[in-house]
Amino acid sequence: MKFDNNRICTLLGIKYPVLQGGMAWIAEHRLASAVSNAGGAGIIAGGNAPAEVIEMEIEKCKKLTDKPFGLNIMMLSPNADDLSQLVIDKKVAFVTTGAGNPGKYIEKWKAAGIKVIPVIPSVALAKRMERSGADAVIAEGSESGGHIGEITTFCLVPQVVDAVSVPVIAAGGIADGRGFAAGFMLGAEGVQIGTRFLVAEECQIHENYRNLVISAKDTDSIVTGRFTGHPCRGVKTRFARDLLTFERDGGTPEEFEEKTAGALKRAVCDGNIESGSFLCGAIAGMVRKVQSAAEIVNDIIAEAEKLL
Ligand code: TUI
Repeated sequence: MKFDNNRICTLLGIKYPVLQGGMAWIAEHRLASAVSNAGGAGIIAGGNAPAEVIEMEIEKCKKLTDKPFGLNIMMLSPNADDLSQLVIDKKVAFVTTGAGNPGKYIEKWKAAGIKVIPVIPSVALAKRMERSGADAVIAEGSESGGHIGEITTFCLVPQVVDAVSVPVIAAGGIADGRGFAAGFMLGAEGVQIGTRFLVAEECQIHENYRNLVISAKDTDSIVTGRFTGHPCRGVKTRFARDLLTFERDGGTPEEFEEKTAGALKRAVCDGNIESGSFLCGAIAGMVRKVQSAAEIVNDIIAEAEKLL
């Protein structure tokens, strides 16, 4: 399928309008370069990492691909200011943002020629981002893994498409060509995929994490932390179920933050089932096999082509 007239492909200079999710602690140079080399848009996750670490990731990624790749900046990170300057210094092609409003950075990114694509969980924020100069928006539904909004992909995407003129990328619950095609039927011009790339060969996660996602069934993801204002979706492990019980039994948000501090790192690096947070999307039940990033991209595009 040719995407010559697709606005996301034109904007980013990529072959297929498939963005990789900006998964904190997970998405580093090997995965990002593999997705970009496959014709999609690979993304390095800034997460909470300091600028020096991400600078090295960018350097390594440039050695592995001559294609465009992006950096995801998590607005809650204490290092968001430093990363906002790093992308300019390192001439990163595009930025995606999450977990907050990146409005204060957009002008300087645009002046530096960086394409800006915020993740938005609502129509109101999509409109605000368009007014601030965003080049596109990622409408991320609550099927997504990690920190989520309240509206489902199926409801959010068409409403955002109707509300803004910039191209919309659909995210949340998309893991194959059917999801890609469905996103396009709702008016999206691209998709963002996290969970399926989480189990890509090039993705450097602990094997316990990969096995949990591969063996997850439809009902195996849950959302914890709603009462903190930062709801997070992940695999329904014993630890995640205990967190839910803790919330229901009147635990405080402060104690909750204490229990979950460092939990994503414990999952990604140590595969710690007892106290790690194995973030994943609600579509994990459909993700069944480990493949290279290129096989994933090619499968999705081939299947979507038949459907569209
Ligand atoms: O950001 C994500 N997913 C994430 S971030 C993350 S790390 C984290 N750890 C603990 C607490 C919070 C985050 C793990 N997964 N996805 C994009 C996303 N952005 N989802 C929701 C939002 C969002 C929410 C509110 C974007 C903007 C926003 O704006 C509120 C406002 O008006 O400032």
